[in-house]
Amino acid sequence: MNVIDLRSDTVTLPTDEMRKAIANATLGDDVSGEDPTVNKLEKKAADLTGKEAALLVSSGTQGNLIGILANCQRGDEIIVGENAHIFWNESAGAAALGGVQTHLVRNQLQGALNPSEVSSAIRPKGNPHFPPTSLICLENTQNMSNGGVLTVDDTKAIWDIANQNQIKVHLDGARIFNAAVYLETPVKELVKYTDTLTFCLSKGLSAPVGSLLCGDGDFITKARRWRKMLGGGMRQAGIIAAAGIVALDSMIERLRDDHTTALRFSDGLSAIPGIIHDPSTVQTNILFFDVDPTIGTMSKFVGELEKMGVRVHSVYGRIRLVTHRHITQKEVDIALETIAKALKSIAYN
Ligand code: TLP
Repeated sequence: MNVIDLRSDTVTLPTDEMRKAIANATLGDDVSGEDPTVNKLEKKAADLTGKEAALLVSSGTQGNLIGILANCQRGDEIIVGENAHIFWNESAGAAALGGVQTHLVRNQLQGALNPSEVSSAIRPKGNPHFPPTSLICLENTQNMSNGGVLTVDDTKAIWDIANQNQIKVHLDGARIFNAAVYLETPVKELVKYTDTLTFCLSKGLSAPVGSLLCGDGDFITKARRWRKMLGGGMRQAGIIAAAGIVALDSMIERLRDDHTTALRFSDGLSAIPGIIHDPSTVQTNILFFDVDPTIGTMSKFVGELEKMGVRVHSVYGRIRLVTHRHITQKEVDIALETIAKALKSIAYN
């Protein structure tokens, strides 16, 4: 049985060009700054994002954690959206390793934060009862808010408040290239109003491993020490960076295809009785839906789909589909038929 895997864009396999680049990469010891392929990737990442410097890290989670550790002191507080990956899915690293407390604010439907709510969440200075607010974390695209996109204005509104209060802004830009392609705006523009950011090579861009943390030179110097402390100094990491360079050179524009297949899914899902889905929320490669609870439970439905060869994620009470390079229109159509069949199957059992 051919499995259609819609759990995440992290399941994408490296392209042939990436495998060749890995085989032929020029290598050195990156902990000593001597891996030319890593240095090339870091320079490229800094240029693309308009930041002074960049650091290759093992994962998006490590990039966000180092971002928080290098921007904050123990006992500080960070402001984070209630749907943020940093809050839900990063094992409370900020609290466990940084002694940093998280202050949640609401995410709007597509992920943006409300500037006045952020403003109210900032702790007044000088009161010994309060932890200092040192960082605001944004996420673009916002995974759990329908893969929604933050515009330059959404980010600037938060940046202005942060600046007025001498607070830094860190962006979890795991899928920032999806946002850039959706908005037809260069990444540099989209991240202009952030101090530091992480982006991932290993999602829709299809590289096997790796993320980049970007910021000013002093920040990256601090981040490099944190990376070492966390065991993230990776020696001949050029084999990872080589695939990352191919990802940045040739895989960004094709993310459009993933957005097109997501829209095809969205249209198809909207026409299946018993599926609850709002097509107006679909902007990028992530979409959510529910199963009408009078038909059957979500877990039964997801289990049935899995048996029929379609894998999806159930995330906090909703079902998530993520489109990626291995999902063509044909897979979308087969998956839609399977979804309709699985619904019928659970309804009669
Ligand atoms: N997200 C994964 C899972 O952890 C849920 C996924 O399948 O979407 N930021 C965002 C917005 C992410 O979606 C992810 C991965 C990360 C950070 C962490 O990246 P990795 O997996 O490289 O640590």
